[in-house]
Amino acid sequence: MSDRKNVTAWLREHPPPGPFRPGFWRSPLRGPWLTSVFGLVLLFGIPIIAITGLVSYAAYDPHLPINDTTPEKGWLGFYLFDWPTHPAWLYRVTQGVHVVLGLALTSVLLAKLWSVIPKLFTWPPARSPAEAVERASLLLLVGGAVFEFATGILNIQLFYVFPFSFYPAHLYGAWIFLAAFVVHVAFKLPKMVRSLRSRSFLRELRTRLDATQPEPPDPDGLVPPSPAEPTMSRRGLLAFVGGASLITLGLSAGQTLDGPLRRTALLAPHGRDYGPGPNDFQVNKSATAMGVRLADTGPAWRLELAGPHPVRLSRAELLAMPLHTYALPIACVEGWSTEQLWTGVRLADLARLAGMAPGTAEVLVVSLQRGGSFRRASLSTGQVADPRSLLALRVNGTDLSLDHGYPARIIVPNAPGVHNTKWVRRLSFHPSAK
Ligand SMILES: Nc1nc2c(c(=O)[nH]1)N[C@H]1C(S)=C(S)[C@@H](COP(=O)(O)O)O[C@H]1N2
Ligand SMILES: [Mo]
Repeated sequence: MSDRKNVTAWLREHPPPGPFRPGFWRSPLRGPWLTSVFGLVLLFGIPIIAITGLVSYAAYDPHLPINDTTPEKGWLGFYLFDWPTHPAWLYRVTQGVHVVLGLALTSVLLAKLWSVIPKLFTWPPARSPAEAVERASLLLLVGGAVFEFATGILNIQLFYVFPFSFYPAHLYGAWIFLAAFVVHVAFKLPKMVRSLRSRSFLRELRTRLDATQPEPPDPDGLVPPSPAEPTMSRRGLLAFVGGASLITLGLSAGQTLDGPLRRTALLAPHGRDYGPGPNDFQVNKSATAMGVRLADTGPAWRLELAGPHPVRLSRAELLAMPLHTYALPIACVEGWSTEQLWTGVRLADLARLAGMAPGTAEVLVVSLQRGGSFRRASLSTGQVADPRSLLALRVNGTDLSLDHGYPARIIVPNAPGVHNTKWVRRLSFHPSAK
């Protein structure tokens, strides 16, 4: 026997106390079949969350000046493309799916982690260098999953508690998690298929508590060597996890729907019903919260157009220009969205007024809000040129309320909510850098 084997054997016989002891984990429900059921759900769900999430990053048009705060993203942005303005509802759907599915699968993720928890305490931690590499990759997988779900959930609850900026961190985390996920799936897929075939799902759904038996012992040690008496059937556990998932889905999906179903979005901070008035829809950040001063939005307010022909316009002058009305959604990165009827001046008309041909002009939008990261955004040439892109002055037939961006705000079809800048002070038209 080599020294390494000696050491390994000695270590195995002398585990530290507590969770490292084989007899510590006793749930008779743990086993490869159960883990594989949760794994199968995540195998289909995670790629959808991942793709819609990466799409969301593309929708930020990070190649435009100032939109992106991700330093050194380098080749992580290899897939980026010019985000279109058609169809207007696309980002509403992709981001709604990203957030709502992420919430709904949180309970499945937790159940999956619970089902493999004994493996976290395998002793000795690694028996060979290859095993050490495998376990390190699991650390990235579990750490990445927990990080992505936790930062996502905290962000949509508006708990900005992390000491870093959300979306670069969520993006880096996503790539680390996805790399580990792909490796994990590649290694575990055959085992998952075998485990799923080892029991009949339908029979499991018919098996009551008193007939619940542990799965046969498995080489990975998921099945406890000394199982306790079951206190819950496997179908009970599946119903519990599936039920939690469906309840989360049911209580959050409403945030993406207009109409009475919005009231079902009890889990969404912006999901609640705001009342029947024309300005009674979600407010992401109120004027008070953003330190918008009433004096800045009063009669002295002027819109500054910067470009070859700088212009200053009062609100009355803007209202005297050709006005256009479109039903367009606001779709927030937090997953909520709502369609409203906006009236305002075309960005294309404002570009012309400032001396630039739409189709050649990008615009930097600056709010009169004094602090905070959402006070500026860049819009692409395609966004400026789209006839439905507005500097909105009115909503649903009445003036914008202060919280919705009075005196004027941006509304661009299919743009993430955060690019629909409120309380606009200046539009700087400039030629596209491309
Ligand atoms: N100046 C400014 N504009 C802003 C924001 C902001 O904080 N400041 N929030 C943005 C975000 S994140 C969203 S989702 C939309 C929400 O618009 P609403 O509050 O009118 O619903 O406004 C955007 N415009
Ligand atoms: Mo937002």
